[in-house]
Amino acid sequence: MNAYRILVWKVVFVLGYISKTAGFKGQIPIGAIFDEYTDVFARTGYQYAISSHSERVKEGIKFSTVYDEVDIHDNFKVASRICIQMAGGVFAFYGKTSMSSFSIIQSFSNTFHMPYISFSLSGTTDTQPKPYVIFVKPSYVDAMADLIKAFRWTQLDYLYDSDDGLMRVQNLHAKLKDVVPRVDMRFRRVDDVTDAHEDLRRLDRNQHQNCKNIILDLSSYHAYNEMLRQIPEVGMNRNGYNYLLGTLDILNFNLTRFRHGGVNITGFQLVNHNSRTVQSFLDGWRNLSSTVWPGAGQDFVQVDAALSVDVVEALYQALRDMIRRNTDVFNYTFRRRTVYNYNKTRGIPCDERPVIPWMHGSDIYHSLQRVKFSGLTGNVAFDRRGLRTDYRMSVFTVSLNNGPQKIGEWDSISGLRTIYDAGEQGSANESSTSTKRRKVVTTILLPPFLAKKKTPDNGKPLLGNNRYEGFCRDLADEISEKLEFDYEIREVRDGQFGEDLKNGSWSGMIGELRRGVAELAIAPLTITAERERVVDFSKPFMNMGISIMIKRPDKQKPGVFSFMEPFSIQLWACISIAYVVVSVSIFLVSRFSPYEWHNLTLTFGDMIHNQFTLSNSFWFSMGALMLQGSDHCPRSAAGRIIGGAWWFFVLIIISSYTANLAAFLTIERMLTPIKSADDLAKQTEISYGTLKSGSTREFFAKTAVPTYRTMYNAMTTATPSPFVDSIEAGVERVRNFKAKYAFLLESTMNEYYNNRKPCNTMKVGPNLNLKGFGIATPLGSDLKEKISYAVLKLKEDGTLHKLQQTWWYEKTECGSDTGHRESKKRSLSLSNVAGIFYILISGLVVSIVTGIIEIFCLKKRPIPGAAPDHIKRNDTRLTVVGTPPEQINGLINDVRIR
Ligand code: CWD
Repeated sequence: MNAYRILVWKVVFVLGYISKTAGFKGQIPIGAIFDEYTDVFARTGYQYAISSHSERVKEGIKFSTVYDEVDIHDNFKVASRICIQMAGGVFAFYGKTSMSSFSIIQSFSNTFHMPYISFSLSGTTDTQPKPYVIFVKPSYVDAMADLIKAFRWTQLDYLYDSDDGLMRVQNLHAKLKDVVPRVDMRFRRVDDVTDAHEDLRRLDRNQHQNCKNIILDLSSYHAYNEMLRQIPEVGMNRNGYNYLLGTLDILNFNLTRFRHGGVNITGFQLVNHNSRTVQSFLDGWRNLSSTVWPGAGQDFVQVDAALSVDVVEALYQALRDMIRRNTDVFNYTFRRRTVYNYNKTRGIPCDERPVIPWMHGSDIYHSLQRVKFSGLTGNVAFDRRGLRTDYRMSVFTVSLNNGPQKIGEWDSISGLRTIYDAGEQGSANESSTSTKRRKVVTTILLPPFLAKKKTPDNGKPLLGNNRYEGFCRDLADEISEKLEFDYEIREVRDGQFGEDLKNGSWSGMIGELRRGVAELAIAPLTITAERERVVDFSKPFMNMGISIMIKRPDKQKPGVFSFMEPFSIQLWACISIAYVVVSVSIFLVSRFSPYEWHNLTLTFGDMIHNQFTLSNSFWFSMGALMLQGSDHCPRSAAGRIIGGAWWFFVLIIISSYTANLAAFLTIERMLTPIKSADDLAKQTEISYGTLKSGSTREFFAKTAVPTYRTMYNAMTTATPSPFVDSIEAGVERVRNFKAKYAFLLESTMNEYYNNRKPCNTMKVGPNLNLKGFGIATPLGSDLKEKISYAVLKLKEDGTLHKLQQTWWYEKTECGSDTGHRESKKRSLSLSNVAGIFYILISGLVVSIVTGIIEIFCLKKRPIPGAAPDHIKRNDTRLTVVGTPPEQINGLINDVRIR
């Protein structure tokens, strides 16, 4: 009965195999076993790699594949599939293993000498030899242990969902057991990752007050996503929680939503998307249809897909090496498109007794162990146990308002190097995945030169240089395109531009160039003589100078008496005095000049009189001043000379007044307390300072100009210190200090910030010096000349100008200073001229009061038809001599009335 069942199984297996390998035409068949639930990315990567290899048919090696999707935890099914595939003839296996299926897979491999390349980590934790099994996925237990030590965690909870996870807990525990201070580890298995709320809540309840460190070690991409969904749901995404993900693909998760709760999430990234290999792979990958190729069609490749691609390449290289060593090696392996084994056996049957091992198995396995190449997952090489060796991965973290940000690197040789403690040597050579090494460009975050891009709405993390934007990013693109090199932007570690530390070393970007950490510095790095001694600078790509930034004073609106403002108080006083002097002079001159006296024939007799009484003289001068004239004109030469001079004076004064008036009525003016460096140097009320470290401070420290020397002395003795750590801090200080702090900074940044909200800063005075920003390279670098040439070209074709317009002025947040205000200027409002209405109204009121006083108090009203009493009294002739002029004038008026 049993024999019959086995026979039926065999028939089913063989038929199944034949149906799946219908396309086999003497190609090298590779068997594959994937988990039916979780391995979609690995399968896509594998299929894509096989098909693109077949398209290229390199060195006569063409792959075909047969793959099965089974429940990887079901040993019987796994064993059956392996048997079927071997019976059909496969050169090696690629696939998944689990703790439960690992021993059976290993025993098949060992028995039949069938290489099995696993992309799982089951079986990597113990030190037992695993012949014929190769592990393409690098282990991250050591990296985790190093991170835990680096973070100084003394307590942690380990959450896992598989037997593999359990093995890793044990392994990690063993690695941390001697760590001081002791690491207290608790572990918990999650049975259902889709509903882990209770598990998480229990963790939350049991957390120590200050230690909330959790390691998530889950078996699939889907499981991580489920868990990451539930963490915020139970409120465990708040400040104080630190998660470490047991994944090699942290950038594949949408973690940006965790940037607001205060939680820290750290994990590893094996695939370096900046590497040339990955970039050229993505050229094809991103164009695939994601419906046909699940997981493809994007700008990044998942780690399992990348591992599959590397496995196919490893197989290719292993077989190629075998063929190179012995061109006839597979001569007797293929017959009629079928794989034959020892003794002309078709395939590698499981049930032959004695067992017939795969004739090329051992060779393929050892050849695989020897491969060494730069793949999508970095350096691909295996040690004698079949484990990945000499590999490296990046450590990324997401924290409050930050990330995913690279905080370090871990490699299997030197361990963890975080940005906090990493030595810098050799890090420029990181891009081992690139055949033509990318140049490391050190730079500094300083918008608009360089800023981090916002993560797109779809939450996909930005990778590599794509994380940055700004003038320097565009400039680097232009230069690299012209000089045909790849580059990688690295933020300068200490956030400094470069200062001589007086111990033979330099800080900042200059230091990184000198230490060989970077090959170029593309940043707002000022060319100075001191720096020119230790690095090479290109021709300047931007010119600027040190300038003064102050808080923009409030605008002064024209007041109701702004029509007085065209002239200063002194001038108004002089005009008033001139008016009085001229009026009195005319009066006196007219009094003494005989030509000003003339006869007046009245009905009651003749009289001689003089028009220029004192009041008439004042009235005459007033008439001229108001451009109205008066009834009286001097007759004497002396009077006319005074009159002429006065008219000329008035002509010029009124013209000048009119010319200035419009501006004073309409323009909103700013009274800036400081207009130049001299103003700053002369006062003590407003403090001023520069960036703590950089060429601006150096300029003041070394200057020979007395004003700047005085300024520097004032800066160094001032308390609190006027030096600031960053440009933003300086600008903030200007904004907050209510015009009591002036910031001395490079004009490019001054202009940029003046166009940023809240638009309350301004540049005053001319630049203090003339400098330029240059691209720096290590001394003697052959790039210097080429870069200088490229910079000049970019200047000449207007690219640099265009970039500056784009990053400075087109992105302005403050609008232009003209335009809008012009329209305001044209129309006067009542408030601008209210003063003259007040004067008119006051004139009217005063005149009415005066009139009333005149009528009721000072004089009697004249009787119509009668001469006034005093005229009758004086009979027919009046003697003028000795008579006060105002009486004569009154008399004449009276006469006219009659
Ligand atoms: N730097 C500076 O010294 N002052 C400034 O205002 C700005 Cl924006 C920058 C650094 C300088 N460019 C350097 O290279 O040291």
